[in-house]
Amino acid sequence: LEDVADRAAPQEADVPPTAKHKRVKVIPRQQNVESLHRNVAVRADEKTPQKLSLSKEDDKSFLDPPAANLEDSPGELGKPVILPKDMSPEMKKAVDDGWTKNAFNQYVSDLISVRRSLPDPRDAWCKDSALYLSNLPKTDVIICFHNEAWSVLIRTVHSVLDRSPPELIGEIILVDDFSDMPHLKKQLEDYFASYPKVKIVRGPQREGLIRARLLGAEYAKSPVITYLDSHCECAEGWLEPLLDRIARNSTTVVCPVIDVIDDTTLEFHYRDSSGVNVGGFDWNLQFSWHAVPEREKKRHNSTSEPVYSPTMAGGLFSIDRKFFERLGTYDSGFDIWGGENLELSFKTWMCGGTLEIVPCSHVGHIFRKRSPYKWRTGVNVLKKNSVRLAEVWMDDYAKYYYQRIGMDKGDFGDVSERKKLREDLQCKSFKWYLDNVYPELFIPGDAVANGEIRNINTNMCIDTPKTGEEDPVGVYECHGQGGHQYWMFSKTGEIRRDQACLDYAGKDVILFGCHGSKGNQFWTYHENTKLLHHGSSGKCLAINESKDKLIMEECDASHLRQHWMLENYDSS
Ligand code: UD2
Ligand code: MN
Repeated sequence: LEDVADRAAPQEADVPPTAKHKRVKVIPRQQNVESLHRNVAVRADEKTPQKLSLSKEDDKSFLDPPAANLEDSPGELGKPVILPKDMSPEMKKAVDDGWTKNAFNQYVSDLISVRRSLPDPRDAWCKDSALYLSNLPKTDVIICFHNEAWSVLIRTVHSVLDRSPPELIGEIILVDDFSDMPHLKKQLEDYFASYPKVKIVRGPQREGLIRARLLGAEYAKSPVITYLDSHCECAEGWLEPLLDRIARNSTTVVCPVIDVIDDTTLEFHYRDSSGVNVGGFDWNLQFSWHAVPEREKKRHNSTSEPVYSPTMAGGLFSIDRKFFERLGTYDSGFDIWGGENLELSFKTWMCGGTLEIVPCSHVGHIFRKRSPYKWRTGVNVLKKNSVRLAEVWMDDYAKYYYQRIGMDKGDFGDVSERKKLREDLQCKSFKWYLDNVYPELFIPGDAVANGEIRNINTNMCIDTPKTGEEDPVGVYECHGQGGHQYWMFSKTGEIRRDQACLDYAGKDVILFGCHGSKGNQFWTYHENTKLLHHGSSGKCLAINESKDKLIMEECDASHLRQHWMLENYDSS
């Protein structure tokens, strides 16, 4: 058993949304609807040993930086590289292999210079050097990797070296989290032998990204630590705006804007400051992106100014080393992947710091649709990490996460030291954090009901694995495990899960991003008749004859198929 299903969703949510909405009548409050509906993908089968394709991984000459950045070389200026449709079988195989191993188009990456040029994504506002303190602190840059593609990893490092003022970079610490791909062995040392700032640290066993980051931090000596994923490209001027914030206040933790490097074409898509998003999360403890809230916009004169963010995506940030240590770095009980971004976000805010996204700082990242590497077997890693997070930092609110996992916390190990850390630091409550930092988050406890919605006569429950826009909602035998059958009935008449609301516009009952304007998302429950009445259509929710679908029909309390029971319903 591998915890594959848990893996895909948070990663999907990591892809910043674009603001496009199909139906005009809807005014979305938050822009992350698209990111929610993307689906679970399957992990690559890594049981077969890694074989190098006919790629250039062995041929180092290919990777030598070009003498000059020829604008017409593939991928220069961040342009997309599009492969021909009529590939030879050999080439097609090489392309497919690259995808299998990396979950992005390695073949295309290999065609692009490891020192390619990028467009300058900054607003004019950012380029005034008087904005930044002149005496900025140095940073070490820690890049952890597990079986990363050669060209992508090397390009990450070059982008740091080429686009940072040298005096601001202490060391670049590459932490190998027990990779077994042959190109990541001696070849890596050889390649960087002539780069004194690049240090390679090898983990003795597979640790996962969290403990790999901690291992890297042990080698850090500069006043600031900057973490990057191993498939990033730093853009012009990315570093100074980050360090400036920390120089002004060492408790400020900062993230660049994460631009999207297309997984297929390696195109560098940057978003200008008006499109900047901030981080949030849902009660499944998954990270999500949101438009900058109005209250935050009001604090600024320019969209280029750093904005408060309730959470960080996780991979790309700078933090004062001493402050990081004071916060207890990461919980080293977190395995492989996930949850550490929320841990650091919560405690930054709750223990006296602030978390910002800095629109002048841009770093590209290849967002993948699935995880290419092996996770632990037999353990639900993400759930374990999330339970540790909830136990230590979320006070009473942890229960909302537990409801989502059917109250089954599993074995999450010992968290007493982390609790002690929180106490020693005298951190604020999670309620303080929600009220002051993330007031936009819907609190399940504010709902009139939460849990399953059961069709009384059939014992079928409203159930959908989908979380996003325009997905028809189905039914399934009630299982009492939360998950896809967990719903909240809000005081304002929404039936919702996270940002998605049950919505009826005349055809199917679907999930659509909650818009807060009632209409197609307005439901009332009548405890005595058990009817779920829909606002704009006047119809009632029912289950179809074959018991596999939700339908809407004229309300008639004598039809048992229209009778519903809402869990934890509180009519007061
Ligand atoms: C996002 C973050 C990632 C991390 C994760 C939650 C961004 C852009 N990315 O997922 O940094 O916070 O959420 O945990 O914010 N790695 C190891 N050992 C492992 C697994 C991964 O060293 O066992 C490395 C991997 O090579 C990469 C980094 O850790 O450099 C993050 O992994 P990812 O890219 O698979 O995570 P991502 O971007 O989906
Ligand atoms: Mn990543």
